[in-house]
Amino acid sequence: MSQVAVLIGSESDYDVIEGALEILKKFEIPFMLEVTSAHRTPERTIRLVREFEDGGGEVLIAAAGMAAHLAGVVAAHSALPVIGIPVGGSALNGLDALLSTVQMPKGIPVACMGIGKHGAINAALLAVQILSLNDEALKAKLRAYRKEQSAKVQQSSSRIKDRV
Ligand code: RP5
Repeated sequence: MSQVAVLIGSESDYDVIEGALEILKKFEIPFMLEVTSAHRTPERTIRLVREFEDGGGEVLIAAAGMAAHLAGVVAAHSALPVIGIPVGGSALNGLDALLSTVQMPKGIPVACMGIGKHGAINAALLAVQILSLNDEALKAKLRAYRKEQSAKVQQSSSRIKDRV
């Protein structure tokens, strides 16, 4: 059973969400990954969301670029938390996808991350945080991850002095 669904609007979005998949693997979260488009495959998108919810899935992540409707459409068909990732690389450098994803009218929320790879990693971490609400072991892993991150900053601070 997948706890997280990662839906991307196009195969061309894959590079952006790779970091999110790495995080889900690191935290040993079972996930499913599908390419599905709010525009090009609307029925498939709805079917995937329903099947995921019926199968006991818990958090949906949706990444799309340009007039990015995927996260909103996913949210429209599920009461589960939906995390949106605006994909960059458009003529507007992802600002179009950011505004499309973040500006949900009241009633159907989408938790919108930042544009691109950083947003994707944060989407996966937010999904893990949501899942950790009922999972003490996962909470402990998240705390350890943060400690690792802090240690890396301290190491880099020592390293940078050698470059002066
Ligand atoms: C969006 O349009 C996709 O999420 C992608 O970011 C963008 C371009 O898609 P392709 O034309 O590369 O398939 O729907």
